[in-house]
Amino acid sequence: MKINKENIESVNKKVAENHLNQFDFLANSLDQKNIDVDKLVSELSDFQVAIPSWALGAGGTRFGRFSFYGEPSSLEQKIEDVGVIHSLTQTAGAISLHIPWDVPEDYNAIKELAAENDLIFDAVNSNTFQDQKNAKESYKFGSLSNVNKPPREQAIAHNIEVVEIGKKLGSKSLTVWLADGSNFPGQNNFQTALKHTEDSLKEIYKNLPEDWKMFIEYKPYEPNFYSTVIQDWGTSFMLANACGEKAYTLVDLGHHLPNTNIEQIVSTLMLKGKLGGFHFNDSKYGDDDSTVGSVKPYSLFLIFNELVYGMRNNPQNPYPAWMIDASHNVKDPLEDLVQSLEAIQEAYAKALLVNQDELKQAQLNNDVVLAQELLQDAYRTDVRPLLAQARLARGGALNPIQAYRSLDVRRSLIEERGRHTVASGL
Ligand code: PSV
Ligand code: MN
Ligand code: MN
Repeated sequence: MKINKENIESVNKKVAENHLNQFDFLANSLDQKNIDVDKLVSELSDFQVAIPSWALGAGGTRFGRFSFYGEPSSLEQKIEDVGVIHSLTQTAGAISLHIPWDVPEDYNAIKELAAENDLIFDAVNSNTFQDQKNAKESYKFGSLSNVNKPPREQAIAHNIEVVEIGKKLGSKSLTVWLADGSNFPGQNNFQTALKHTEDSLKEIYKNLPEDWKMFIEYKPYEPNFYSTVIQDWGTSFMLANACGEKAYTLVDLGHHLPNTNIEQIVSTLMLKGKLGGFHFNDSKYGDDDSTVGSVKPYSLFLIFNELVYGMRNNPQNPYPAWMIDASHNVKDPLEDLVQSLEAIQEAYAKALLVNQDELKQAQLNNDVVLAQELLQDAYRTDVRPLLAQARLARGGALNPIQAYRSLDVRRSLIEERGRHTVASGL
């Protein structure tokens, strides 16, 4: 299933007039505030978010999974699905692979297919949280942190192999998420587990190419329920510093205990030049992996406010790698990802509207009320016409969900792939 420019133009026609009216109205009101609308539109057009290869099928829980008709069952089909999302939204120009779920058979063919779909390969993700078929060692009691050397060595070798695979695809970063931890008090010696993890990460780091980055993800609990070795940003930051300048912390929005001030974490990491990557999702309770912006859109905006501030004021921090890390138990995965992308762009656009100079002045004057007014004025602006304009500028759909439905994409996918498909991966 491939969507071409003509398909998109034909659906855009139906909503073009309405869009133009809304865009003109918004552009005029932003003009009056001396906001450069063209610059805003081009900043939004440039903002690209990677789609993980494991998010294209229906997600599930430990209680079960309800599959979605027409899911992709090969890497090729996953790339095609991201291609569909990207052609509609023009904001998903990258795919992030999980190894060994998505090891390409024919690298050249896979690279060609990605290029045809206007996609690049973002971070490659290692997997030491599952035992692989025919693996000599088990990760039941940990991988990089395991008390025994053989499983640690196997996990290190796996990560090095993932880098090799990524090199062949043109990826430039490795993301390490560890499930390592303990389920019961007394099971692990915290210091030993952390020390092993640090030593193992340093081994992997030694094998990182010069122009690569290593992202270290943290998570407070799950799948282990008493302790996680890399439980929080501080631990990740410490490990990244111990490894070296190519190692960074990765913030996944779902990996915090309730009410954690994530925007402050973002700000601290950027000040220290150590925010490498970002996984978007939303949650009510924990690592729910819900659609971005579906539960706490204002928090997302506050996080973006810090990201924008950091991108403008912290040259010591590299441009972060953006990825969606969400799942969808009951929605069409492609529609869900489109909704997430829209929410990300919306929060970004609103953060770009914050008048940073006035905010700084309000802070200097301790004018708390004005500071809040400035943030909320930006947040309350309906920026959707800006997003649509940014998509239009790159040949995308004015309304991607409506386009997806009127082009009957899911029906075509089912016709191509059948009703009873099994997505590989999670
Ligand atoms: C598990 O919590 C997780 O969602 C992490 O966020 C990783 O990024 C992802 O799985 C893939 O390994
Ligand atoms: Mn993640
Ligand atoms: Mn997660």
